[in-house]
Amino acid sequence: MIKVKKVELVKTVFDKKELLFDKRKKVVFAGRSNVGKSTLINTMLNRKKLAKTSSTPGKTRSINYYLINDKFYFVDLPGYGYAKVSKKEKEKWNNLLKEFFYFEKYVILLSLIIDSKVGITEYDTRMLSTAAYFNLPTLIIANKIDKIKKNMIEKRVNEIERELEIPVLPFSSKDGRGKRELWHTIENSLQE
Ligand SMILES: Nc1nc2c(ncn2[C@@H]2O[C@H](COP(=O)(O)OP(=O)(O)O)[C@@H](O)[C@H]2O)c(=O)[nH]1
Ligand SMILES: [Mg+2]
Repeated sequence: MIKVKKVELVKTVFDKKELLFDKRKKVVFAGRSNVGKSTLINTMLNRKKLAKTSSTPGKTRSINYYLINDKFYFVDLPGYGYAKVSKKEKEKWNNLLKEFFYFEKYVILLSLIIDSKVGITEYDTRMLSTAAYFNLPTLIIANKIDKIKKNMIEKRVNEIERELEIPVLPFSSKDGRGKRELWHTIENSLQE
């Protein structure tokens, strides 16, 4: 497992004019609001409060760039699909995401986080088409796996894998499941 020696929130971006240009490799995390994205980033980096977590959805509106060991980035994208924001605001997020994928040429892995219980939503499908369009190596993280009965996990994972032909990794920040495997995947992606 990569030893996380240093983590730095290098930039928080609200507007496409502020997007970061840096040739270092990037692991990007996307997913619906409240799916546990910030918590997962904290779990992966062994930090409790690095990425702000919240029980109220729709809080993270920015793209956050975390530089790890001065070598590569975790990029936290705005959580999408939160109903209670205005149409105008949604449009702004969508534009920001579009610009991000258009300009960012150093994505080595797109991790789409889903809630194991909820499954793939329409928003996730849209994100997956974007990933396919830009030819991004993609991984689905089935998060909050602690909420699913043990004997159902394999079935769930297989269903999604078969349907989308994208690897699925079960994960839980609550009990640490999947952390080692995700680091392994990231290490492999960094080496390619
Ligand atoms: N059961 C369970 N709850 C989680 C897990 N990860 C996050 N949560 C909870 O989900 C809620 C949203 O988490 P947050 O990380 O802020 O989600 P984000 O909006 O995707 O960044 C919080 O109440 C977390 O405590 C997990 O692995 N299992
Ligand atoms: Mg968040």
